[in-house]
Amino acid sequence: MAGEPQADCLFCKIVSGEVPATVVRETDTTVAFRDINPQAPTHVLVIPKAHHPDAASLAAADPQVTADVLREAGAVAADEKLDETGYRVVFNTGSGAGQTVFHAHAHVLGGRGLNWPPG
Ligand code: D5M
Repeated sequence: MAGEPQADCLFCKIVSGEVPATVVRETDTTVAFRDINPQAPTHVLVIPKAHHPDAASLAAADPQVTADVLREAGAVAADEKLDETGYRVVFNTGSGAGQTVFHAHAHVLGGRGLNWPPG
């Protein structure tokens, strides 16, 4: 069922605590933790606690939690003092766009210059 934990999902295991992560923020509906393979000085992932495979599925199923994820992305940026220099929030969607974990997540990237368009 939409939103239910999936036994084979890495990020559901981070939500449950079965897999450790460096958690920087947590709310009733979201967790933010440092990416294991950082692509910038700050690289934090913000995820809904509920399992949804990608951002569009999350938005269709639960607009409130989608807003929670985006608000927390902004809060991470503020915590990391990125709101003055700028930062990027990215939802890779589909394997062709680089999505490797099929539990919706926002990448929050900053702390260095970020080129446009992204690769
Ligand atoms: O992003 C998936 C991201 O998840 C990718 O940047 C690596 C990160 N990752 C994978 N395993 C872990 C653990 N265990 N902790 C923290 N971060 C992790 P995607 O957009 O799907 O490619």
